[in-house]
Order: sequence, then structure tokens, then C-alpha cells
Amino acid sequence: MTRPDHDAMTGDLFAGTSGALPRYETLCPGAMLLRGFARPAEAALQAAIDHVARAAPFRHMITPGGYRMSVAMTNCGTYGWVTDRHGYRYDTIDPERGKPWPPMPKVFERLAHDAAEAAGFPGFTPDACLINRYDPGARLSLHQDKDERDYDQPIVSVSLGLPATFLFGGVRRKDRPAQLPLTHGDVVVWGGPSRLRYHGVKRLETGHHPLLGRCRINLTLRRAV
Ligand code: MD6
Ligand code: FE
Repeated sequence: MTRPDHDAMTGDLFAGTSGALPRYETLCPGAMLLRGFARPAEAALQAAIDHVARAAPFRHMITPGGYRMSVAMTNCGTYGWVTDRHGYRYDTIDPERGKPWPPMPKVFERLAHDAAEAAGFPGFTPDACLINRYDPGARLSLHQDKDERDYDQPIVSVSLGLPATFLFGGVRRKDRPAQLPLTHGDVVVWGGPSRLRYHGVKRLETGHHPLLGRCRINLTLRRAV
């Protein structure tokens, strides 16, 4: 069945995907979950991730406290988020390779822009994309994203591959986090009064995803500078 009215309303991004309509939900003021928003672009996203990771391979960074992160990370765009014994920062140079990060793929930029707009943040132009790879057993402890210059800029977070439980807390570390299941193609846009909420990801369960195999990939697109 074709759905000309739906395709016309949502534009070419969703043309021909009549079985997977996006569903939007406000999590709390400033935070929106766009279920399935990235699915129409899944093949282009996967190709772009592979392209970035061939140039700047995934690696397990070290926290300032000396722990090896269970999540493997790489970056693309002008700025990349890095952690080592000296602390967290954004850097134009990949410390592993001594070279700039690969450029931001157009499909990342466009997805981030369109998702931010759908969530009420028009004109978002990311200059940094952190790519997180979770293999079974990997987790991310509760943290705030506060290494960026302008907290008025939202963050766009794209989940691909295996499902995960996202922990979505308050602005104080002790606020008990809500548990939010995120699946392939879900996009969370995070800004305004939610920008400094604590959040994390529970230990990834083993599984197999038809497109990405035995892992979850998360893209977090930011305006770092
Ligand atoms: C993840 N995400 O989902 C990790 N940060 O794998 C984040 O740390 C994150 O999803 C800020 C805003 C949205 C996020
Ligand atoms: Fe974060």
C-alpha cells in the first residue's frame, strides 16, 4: 500500500517507509524521544560509521581516575571528545593517530539537524560526533555532559543495533533515574531545561541485531564550541 499523504507530509526522509512511522514523545521539558527517526537512514548511517571507524578505529579510552572504559569510542567532525589521565576534553586531533578526526558525514549532520528541528531546536549544526560502541557487558555510568561551551545547544543521540536501557536522571546525581528502553533507530534530543540531567546506559545484554550484529552503536552529536 502506498501512502502519498504521509510521504508528502513528512518529506523524502520517510518516503517509502510506510511500515515504520516515527512516534514522538516528550520525556520531560527539553527532552524528546523520536522513536524510529533514524531508521530510514540506517544503511547510510552504517556505511558512514564503517568509513569513520576505518580511518579512526574504536578504542577504549582511560578515565581521569585510571579506569579503562568498557564502551569503545571514536569521533568525527571538527572536535572529538576524549578522556585520558589528564581529564575530559574536546580536541581537534585524535591522540591515537596524531591527526584530525575524520570529517562529519553529511548523513550525520542532516539527521542531527532534522531531529533537533522535530524536537523544537531549529538550526542545529553539530561540530562533534562521539561514536560509542557497546559490546555485550559494556555500560556507561551516570554522568552529565558538560564539556561543551554552550548549554543552549541541544544534544542529539542516535541508537543503533542492539536494544539498551537508558538511565535518565535528574539534575542532581542522587535523583533516581528513570529507565528507558532504546531500540534501533531511536533518537533522543536533549536540551533546554534537560541539558544537564544525569544519564547513563545499563550493562548491554548479549544479542544479535540483523544490521549491526553483536553490538549497540550510539552517536551523540553536539555543538562542542
Ligand atoms: C549512549 N549517551 O546512549 C550514551 N549524552 O550510549 C549519552 O551519554 C548521551 O544519549 C547526552 C545526551 C544524550 C545521550
Ligand atoms: Fe552523555
